[in-house]
Amino acid sequence: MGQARNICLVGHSGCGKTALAAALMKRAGIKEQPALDASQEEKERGCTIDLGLGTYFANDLTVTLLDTPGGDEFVEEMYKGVAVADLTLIVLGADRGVEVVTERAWDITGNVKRPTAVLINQMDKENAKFDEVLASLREHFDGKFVPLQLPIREGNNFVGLVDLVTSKAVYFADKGKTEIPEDLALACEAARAGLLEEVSTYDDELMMKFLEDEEITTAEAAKALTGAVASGDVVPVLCASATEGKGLDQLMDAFGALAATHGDGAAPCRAVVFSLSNDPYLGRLSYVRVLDGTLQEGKSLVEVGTGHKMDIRDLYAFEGTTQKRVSQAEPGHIVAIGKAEDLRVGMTIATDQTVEAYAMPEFPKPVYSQAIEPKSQSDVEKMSEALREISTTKVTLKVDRDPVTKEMLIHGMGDIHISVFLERLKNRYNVSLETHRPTIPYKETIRKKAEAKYRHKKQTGGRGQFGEVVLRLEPHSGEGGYQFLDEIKGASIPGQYIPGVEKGVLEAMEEGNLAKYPVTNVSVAVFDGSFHPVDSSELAFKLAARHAFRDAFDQAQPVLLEPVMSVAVKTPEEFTGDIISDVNGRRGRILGMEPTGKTTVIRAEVPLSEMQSYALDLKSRTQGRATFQMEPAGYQPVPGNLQDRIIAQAQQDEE
Ligand SMILES: Nc1nc2c(ncn2[C@@H]2O[C@H](COP(=O)(O)OP(=O)(O)O)[C@@H](O)[C@H]2O)c(=O)[nH]1
Ligand SMILES: [Mg+2]
Repeated sequence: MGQARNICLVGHSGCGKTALAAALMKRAGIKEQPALDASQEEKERGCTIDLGLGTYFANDLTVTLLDTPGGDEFVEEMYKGVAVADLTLIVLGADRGVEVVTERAWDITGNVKRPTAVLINQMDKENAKFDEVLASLREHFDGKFVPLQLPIREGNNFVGLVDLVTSKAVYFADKGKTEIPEDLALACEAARAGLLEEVSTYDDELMMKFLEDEEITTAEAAKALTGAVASGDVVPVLCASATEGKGLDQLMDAFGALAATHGDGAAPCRAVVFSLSNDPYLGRLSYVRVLDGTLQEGKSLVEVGTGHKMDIRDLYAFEGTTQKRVSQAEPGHIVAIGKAEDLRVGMTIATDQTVEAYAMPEFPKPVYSQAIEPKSQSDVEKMSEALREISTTKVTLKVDRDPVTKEMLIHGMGDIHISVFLERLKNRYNVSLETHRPTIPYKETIRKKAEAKYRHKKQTGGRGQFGEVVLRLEPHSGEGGYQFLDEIKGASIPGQYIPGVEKGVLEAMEEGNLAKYPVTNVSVAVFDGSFHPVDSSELAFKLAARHAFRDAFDQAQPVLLEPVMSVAVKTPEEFTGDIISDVNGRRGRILGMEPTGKTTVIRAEVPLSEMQSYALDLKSRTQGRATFQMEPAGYQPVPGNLQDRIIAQAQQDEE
């Protein structure tokens, strides 16, 4: 297998990541194969959706390319790939420069000092602008971007490049020619000096030479560069054309020179699971990067932390995009484990459960939800299994049932994200689901104390029914939102009937009087009543309590409560004012603002009903440049006018 290098390709949709991966594999002699993004949904939409893997072997290195989607709702794949990459390559279109997903990518690699390089791709395009793209990188991000190459263009053609480390030109059509074009000579000299100055900070010897103006050899510069990239401070910039196959040899060399793998081959085995997929032929595949030791087929490992045992059955490496069975894998290598249903993204597996778990980045959480319903009876049966399969493989896709509204909900990053996976459900599992906006799980409560008496009495032949209770309701803020007190003194209600009273109360609380939402935050005391020696029963007291509760509830100033979300919006500074006034318009309460560098985090509490389409609205408001997270922050009373509308709506739905 040789040494491994894992390169994660990230960047905005359309900059040519998938084309680049294919071109590199072709260059390395991999024969024609399915694309890295060959699932039905990816083919239909013409873009990447899942993390794609392709491996080639060249210059004694096994290089695994991790191709990520450039759509901002699919960012989890970027987190997965970057987590196990030795080098992350941010790809940009030479005619477009920094875009939304470039910013997102920078946040999870360069900004947190992971080894990162930039490729300015599509250099063949007529309006390719290497210098402008470089300038926009420097303007947007706090990284030390140093070009390793400058492109050579003749007219509108990308004909070669100058390698600033070797100070030699490379012409794609004429391998013999190496002289630097005259009009580039000055720029090259300046760029090389900038490069040496930047990298010499990472190598004391080189620093001395640089300061004393001594000649620095190619080998010395290359060595210092490797260290500078490893530190995450220096971000080398290269150029290429994926579709014209230009600059690829230099890029492949750079993968070897700029990145390094770590891991102790002699140590006991340790590996991290970074991605899962459901292969139509092989079933569940769990992608792992071996961290230490040798991962062997047929052995068992345990989950670090819990000790849960995992059997390593089928093991696959990749040749291009095709899986091939292997018996073992060494540190740094990426392989897939077949049919291991218990593995999850982020899990570290090892020989010994007490070793250190691999630090995975924190994934974003779903921010957009839809209620889903099966279209027909046959869909009901297949639905849960299929949903489980699909949601297990994706960190930012969750399925659950709302305990209040009983609706089945799917949570994701946006409407495109969710609809892609619903298409996949249809394509792979033949399950059709309809979606709609989720019902808000309102609740009901009371604002003041009230009492009510109710006598349940029936005399219709045979044995009668009799039970009488007097209840007191009070607002209650304790745990669980409910408390029941038996305050009967003497024997107005015998102890055996008290459970019946509480049952009646609980039944009444399931549907409040306002709009049939569950009642919460009440303390209920039964403090008086009466019974009949023959006709009383638990059932009679239950019915009496139910009525008494409802009567008291009506007098206790009932109100609707609505769920509130705690929201954190991260935005480029320029949108701050706009976002704040929008949050105010959503009945939100701004809690604070934290400016950090060029972005600001705005914290607020906003009612859930106002946040249902926020993922889509914020995107269009900021062209996708702001992101947000939210989580439940409890319940608060609904303003009066709105409460009337919700109650009227509930009555209308009832009819
Ligand atoms: N002219 C030109 N087109 C390219 C180049 N690389 C990719 N493309 C085209 O750009 C489009 C998007 O490429 P793709 O690889 O799907 O982009 P991705 O979204 O980053 O994976 C496709 O039509 C490619 O053929 C390039 O170097 N030059
Ligand atoms: Mg792609």
